[in-house]
Amino acid sequence: MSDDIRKRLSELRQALHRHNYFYYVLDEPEISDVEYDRLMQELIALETEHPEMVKPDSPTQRVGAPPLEKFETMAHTIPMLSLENAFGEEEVLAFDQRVRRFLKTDSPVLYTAEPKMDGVAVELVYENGRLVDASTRGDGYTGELITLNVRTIKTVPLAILEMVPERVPSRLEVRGEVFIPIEPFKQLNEERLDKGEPAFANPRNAAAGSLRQLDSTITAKRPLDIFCYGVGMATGLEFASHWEILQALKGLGFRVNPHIKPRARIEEILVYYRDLLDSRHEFPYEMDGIVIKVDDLGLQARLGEKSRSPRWAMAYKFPATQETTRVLKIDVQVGRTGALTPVAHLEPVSVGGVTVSRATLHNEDEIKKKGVRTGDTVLVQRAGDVIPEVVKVITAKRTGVEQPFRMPATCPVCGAKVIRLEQEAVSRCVNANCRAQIKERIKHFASKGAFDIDGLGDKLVGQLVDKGLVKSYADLFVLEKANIAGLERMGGKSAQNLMDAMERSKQTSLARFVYALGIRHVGEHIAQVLARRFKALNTLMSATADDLIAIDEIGPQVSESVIAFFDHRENRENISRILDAGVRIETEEAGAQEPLAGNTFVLTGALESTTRSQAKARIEALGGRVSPSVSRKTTYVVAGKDPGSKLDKAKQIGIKILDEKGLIECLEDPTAFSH
Ligand code: 5U1
Repeated sequence: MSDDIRKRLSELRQALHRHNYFYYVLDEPEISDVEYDRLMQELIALETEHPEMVKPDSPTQRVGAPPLEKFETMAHTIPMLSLENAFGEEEVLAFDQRVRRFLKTDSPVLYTAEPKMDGVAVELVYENGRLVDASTRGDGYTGELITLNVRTIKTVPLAILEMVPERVPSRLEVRGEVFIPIEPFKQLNEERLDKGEPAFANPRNAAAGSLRQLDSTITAKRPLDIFCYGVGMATGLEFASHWEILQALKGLGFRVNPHIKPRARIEEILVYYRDLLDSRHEFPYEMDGIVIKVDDLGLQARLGEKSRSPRWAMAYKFPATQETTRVLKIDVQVGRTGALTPVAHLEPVSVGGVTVSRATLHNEDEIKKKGVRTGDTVLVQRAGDVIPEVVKVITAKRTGVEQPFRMPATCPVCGAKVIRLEQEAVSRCVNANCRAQIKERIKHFASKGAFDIDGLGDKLVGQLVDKGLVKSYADLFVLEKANIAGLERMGGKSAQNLMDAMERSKQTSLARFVYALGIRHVGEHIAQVLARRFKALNTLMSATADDLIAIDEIGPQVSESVIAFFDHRENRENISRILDAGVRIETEEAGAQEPLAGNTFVLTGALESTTRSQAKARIEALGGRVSPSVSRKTTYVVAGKDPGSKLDKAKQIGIKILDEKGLIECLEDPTAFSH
């Protein structure tokens, strides 16, 4: 009887280890969630009945254990070295030269390079295939034992995946970086701010804080993940190269980053770096650079190490995305719906090569939660094309003269009352005719995803409104060339160009039209959903709340907002006026709004006419997906200037390749490119 139970327990544990690996590490589950749950429930039931048979490596044992008093320490069998950093190509080329000089060779040395995760280095120790210890890097020689915490990370194998018992190494030390991906990090911070706890400055701090919990049940709730990149002691295993180590780790069930550049010359490694730098914001986790390693372990041994870092490896860092600076003042900007957004004016600071002098503070609650005051020293962040934001206050730098922010009671532009509805985080100027609101509504109307009126920029809109030539977007199409030609920095030619652009914009789609109206809570995507469902403006305008709510992606908030917008007489009049001025809405087939749905794009190399983020946004607006890596599921690889290895891979597996011109054609006529 007890043998039967033991056998069943062992089967269940093995099966669940395997399914964990497929689910968490490979992201390719072999069985349904229901089947997985059934196996797990059976294991839990058996272990509850027979607690004496529970083993620490059981898949049920990831939930954390009773709190520790303090962390014990553990000596690393082989020191965990750190890396020397390079910040520019010259330093990387100098590293390659040093390596070759040391090895006394003129031939190229091959390097394997991999993303450098911005996380916490750990060592996992397996004895006879079971995870027995996990420790931090510490000072490189001795680290803290954080086994209970590391055991809660779903992508850390509790038992290695080796089916042949004789091949299981008696001792295997695996090194890797524990991190928290970006989205779960944001969610974690929101939850903390809501509970009045301080936000983590970045995913690395969050990962470090989570691993340093004495109570592992807290760690178990943190969305930690790992990429493994090396081994310490590995009894009985022999490797000739770093690339082989990575392959072996993968084979044993460890999570290894798939974006690795194997065995390449230093020039190709530089291209790999540029490619990763350009696409880093498409990844779901933060990287702070790449690690370049001499691939051949024989050469590594000859090169040896200096006191703290190996001579055979180097970190080539990405420019920082966070810097500290001072808040000079906080003022508010009025948006198109009257929303007042507090903006921090900063002492200019270079963040990753771009000067940042302003950062959004989102709203009053956000300022309160973060505790930002005028005069504070703050951490600011700029990631990709996203508006810079204040991450947190460095309270230790406070001197006592800092001034808390107060939302003004009246609009700073028109002086009207400012109100804040109970269930809303934002304060609003109540005056729909506020000049700031009018300008923002017109800018929105003319923006790329809406009427896309080329040449109608912020300055021009400002002048048109300030001079009283335009009071709503409906006035745009009745403007005359003479009105425009009289404005600052506008000659007859520019005025004509603008008239032509306005004329061209009159032919539009229902989705663009609806988006352009600037209905609250109706962004590009919801506008597309509405256009797809109602197909004609009249049908949408007469839709009832029930019609709207019946749509999958539309909730009561959007529904109310749409109804209220079309109920408003002035809005209906404006719509009639733009239609009378010759705006034509193309009737579209169902599905035509997302012509690139089902198509996956991979961008590589620099684009000249647009930024990668803009290209990504446009592809997504047409229903396509942008992925950071090439696979058989990729539809197109877009190769810009100096494309990286993604282009080689695309050619290898026969993926279609577009150059920049091809991409633009695709965005302009997506149906011709959809597969
Ligand atoms: N991916 C990766 N990160 N990382 C960090 N590889 C890697 N190697 C390291 C470190 C500190 O060190 C060895 C080269 C010694």
